Amino acid sequence: MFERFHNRTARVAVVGLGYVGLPLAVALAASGYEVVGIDLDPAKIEAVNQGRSYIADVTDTDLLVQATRLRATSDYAVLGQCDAVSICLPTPLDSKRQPDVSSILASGQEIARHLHPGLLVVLESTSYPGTTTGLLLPILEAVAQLHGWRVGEAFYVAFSPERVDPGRTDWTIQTTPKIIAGVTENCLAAVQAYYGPVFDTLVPVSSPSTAEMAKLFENTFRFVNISLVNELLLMCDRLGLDCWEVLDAAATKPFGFTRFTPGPGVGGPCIPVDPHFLAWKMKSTDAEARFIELAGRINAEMPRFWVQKVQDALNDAGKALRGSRVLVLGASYKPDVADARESPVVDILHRLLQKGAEARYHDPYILSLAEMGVPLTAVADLEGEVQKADCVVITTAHSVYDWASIAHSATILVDTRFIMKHGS
Ligand code: SAJ
Repeated sequence: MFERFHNRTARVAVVGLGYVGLPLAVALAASGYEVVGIDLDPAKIEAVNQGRSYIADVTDTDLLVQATRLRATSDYAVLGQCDAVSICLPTPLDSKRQPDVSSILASGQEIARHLHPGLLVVLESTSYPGTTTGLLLPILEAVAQLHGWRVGEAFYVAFSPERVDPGRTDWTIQTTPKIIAGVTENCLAAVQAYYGPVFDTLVPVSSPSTAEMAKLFENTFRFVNISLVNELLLMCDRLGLDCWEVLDAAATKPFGFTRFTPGPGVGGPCIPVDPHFLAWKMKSTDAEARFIELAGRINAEMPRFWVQKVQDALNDAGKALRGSRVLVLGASYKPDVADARESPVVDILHRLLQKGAEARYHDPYILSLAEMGVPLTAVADLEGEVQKADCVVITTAHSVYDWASIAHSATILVDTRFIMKHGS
């Protein structure tokens, strides 16, 4: 079974050529498969076909080296000649902070239209337990049953959560262990054959829901622990203690302690989002994910805490926040990535503007925050703006920043990342 995976003659597809799908497409091609990327963005399709990368973790060379095995299109009809398709589409929260799985459902409908015997469908997008078997599978079965095709016999469905960490180099897409699960035993065997040549370590689990839950838990673990260390900051502030010194001391414990760092809040497409998928699922069963709810409240509190620190620092210098020139350094949710999704800096800027500050920001990767609802574009003259600011706020530790120079030039410095304590 699954000879075409074993002998690498399979033709495979990746739906969604973003920071997860494009690196996966390149890794699949590098393993010997013929790969077709499917995306609805003509600019991405053109860039891939011209060997131009728009994802920091993929170089133009990566694309050019795979040029004979990697093409992009918007047409799902290519699935008619494919043995497998991996779905790597975003699963954000909607405006009501509810899980938005609409892109998975829309893609599922397109895949169903081109479903054929032998096709393996692998969902990689992070979602709540029951998405693969309760939402995606029924969409495919609505077509399959018209032909008498049964899952695990005529076609295969699996879940394998993505673990791409933008910017990380010590663990790559190939070396990071990859959880896999099939709707049936044969489905598991299919995804094992498909992903075996691509990933160094596969971690089979008993069901797609188990895999979905494992992915949510690994990021919920992070979300809750970041909120705990943020609450430590709030407690130390109230008690007049140096939070960083407390953390340095606690972190000397060689066992049973994992260090996290307090900051302006939790941003990004994963950590602040995934736990709310789990909380939403639990609510649907009339249960409450209490840690997640509390962690969300604490993390959401941090922008207000830091804006108060700015106000206090200006006040101590005899200045009001209203009318003061406040420069925020870094809008992206983490260093050296161009991504402001769920970034707490957006909330900080909103609060500064609401309080009448002349708020500005600098970020070499994020040139405008208009699409995040902040009517600001990044300032260009970093050195000049630091000198002219009444207060400089460090929010994202991009590598471009010369912290010694900034500390020297800034009149007042509010350091939400404790850079001056520990460096970048
Ligand atoms: N953050 C803190 N304190 C910390 C750690 C993070 O305030 O101690 C903040 C960051 O500033 C950021 C947010 O939390 O705003 C998320 O940070 P992150 O380092 O978790 O970055 P992400 O969102 O890129 O998380 C990814 C995740 N990878 C996957 O989901 C595959 C996460 O599981 C990884 O653990 C994380 O990268 C990582 O370790 O870098």
